[in-house]
Parts: sequence; C-alpha cells; structure tokens
Amino acid sequence: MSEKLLSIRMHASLDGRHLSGAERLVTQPAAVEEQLLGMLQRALCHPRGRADRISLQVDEIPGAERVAGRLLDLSEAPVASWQQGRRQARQLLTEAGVSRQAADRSLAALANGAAPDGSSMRGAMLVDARSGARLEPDRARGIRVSRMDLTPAARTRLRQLLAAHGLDNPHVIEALILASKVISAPGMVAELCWSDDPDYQAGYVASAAAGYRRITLLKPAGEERGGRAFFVRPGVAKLADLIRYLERTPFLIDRIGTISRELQR
Ligand code: WAQ
Ligand code: MG
Repeated sequence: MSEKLLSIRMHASLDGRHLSGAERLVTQPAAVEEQLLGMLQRALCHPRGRADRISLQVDEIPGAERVAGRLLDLSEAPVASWQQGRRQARQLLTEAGVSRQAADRSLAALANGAAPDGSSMRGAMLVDARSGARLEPDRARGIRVSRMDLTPAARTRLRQLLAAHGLDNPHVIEALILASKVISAPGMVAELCWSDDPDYQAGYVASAAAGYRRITLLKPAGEERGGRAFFVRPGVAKLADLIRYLERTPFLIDRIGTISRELQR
C-alpha cells in the first residue's frame, strides 16, 4: 500500500534544556489533532518541570519506503537493587554478543553522563560491540531514532496486554516501540537503555534473540543521567545507511509480541 503517512513530533525544553519528546505516525489526518493535544499535555506536565518551549511538527512522508514491523517480546525478572540491575544488564549484553569490555565501557559512560559535558545525550551512543569504541558522529546529539509507531489496532491490543501485567504506561510503550525498530536494523547486536527521568528507575537490554528484557532498577532514585547505547557488529558495512535507517525510515508495527513478568518473591 502506498497510503500516505503523517509524522507528528513534539519537542519540549526548559531553560534551553531538552525536557521531553514524543512522536507518532498516523495514516488518518483526523487523528492529528488528538495526537497534538496529547503531546502538548505531556510537555506541560513533565516531572522535571513545565516546558517553556514546545515545538510540534507535522510532516507528510511517502508510504513507499515504509517498513512493517513486529514488536519484541517483553520479559522481566525482578532485581533487588540498581546495582544488581546493572549486573543483570551486563550479563544480558554479553549473552547477546557484546564483549565484556564494550558492555562495561558503555554502562560506565551512561552512568557518568555520556555527553561531553557529563549530562545525558539527546540521542543514543553507537558502540562497536567488540571494542566498545563509540561511533556516533556527534557525542552530544547522538543517534535519534525516529519515525516509528504502532498501528491503532496494535496499540489497543498492546495496551490491553500490558494492563493485565500492570505495565500500561507511556515509558514502556515508547521504549518497546523504539527498541523494536533498533533491533530490526541490519548489523544491530543489542541495545541498553535507562531513563533520564529522575523518578523512573527502570530500563532494559534488547536483542533479537532475547527480546526486550525489562530491568526494574537500573539507577538510583533521583538520578538524572540516563541514556541509550546501540551495539553494532564490528565492521558493520555502511554506518551512514544504518543511521539513516534508524533516523528516517518509517517503521510501523502491526504485530505485537508476548509479555511475561516473574513476580518478586
Ligand atoms: N533515539 C535515541 N535515543 C534516545 C531517544 C531517541 N528517539 N530518545 C531518548 N533517547 C536517549 C536519550 O539519551 C535519553 O536521555 C535516554 O535515551 C532516555 O530517554 O519501563 O524513559 O525517554 O520498560 O527518558 C525504559 C524503560 C524507559 C521502560 C526509557 O527513556 C520500561 C525512557 P527516556
Ligand atoms: Mg526522559
């Protein structure tokens, strides 16, 4: 189908610092207004403060280059502390094919604030899965994954499924969508992520084989430094093509995966 897609994006900042962002892909022009209002509300009610600058952008994108995607399966095993969470993340990364060195370097970079000034980057680090070398062209901006979403039917189904597991929140939904696009990229080995919101301590490691492995605690409460690392196969052919895929190619998810949580004992 070559039906037109509309990309809707929101970016909010406070005192010149990024506060929150959101993005949707819709096929129905009638859905635009509702999406814009929801995004505006989120920008004005962010836990780190009320935005003083909000930009909303609507772009039409040709349907031709669209990729139909599937959501990763989500699973979670409880941890008792963020330190244990980081050990779990390191273990999951090495099982996915990331070297110890690359896992440790990236965990440390995110913990210390991966941008040159020691704060969180706006996007993700791109990391060689063997050497741990950072490959992203700009260490403050990073790689910004964009143009991905669920179809309305898939979103409804996913939210029902997540609600049954007590996980229906926007962080989970957005992260699952983003990770599913990232892992679909050719040459991608794994992703590591935790939030930059001070009151949100969860994160995940994602890979094609293990899916989205949710980790309930990956940082101490109150910590503002968060981020993402995308681990790529060493010598991945064309970095520019990979970055273009992540940032520009529309990825519309029409199939959802499974959700499983192991309860805290
Ligand atoms: N592309 C690449 N990196 C991004 C993007 C993007 N579109 N958006 C954010 N980042 C990077 C950036 O460095 C942020 O500081 C960092 O990720 C965290 O972003 O409960 O809320 O939006 O299962 O704060 C994961 C756990 C929550 C969800 C992640 O991320 C769950 C989260 P945040
Ligand atoms: Mg955030």
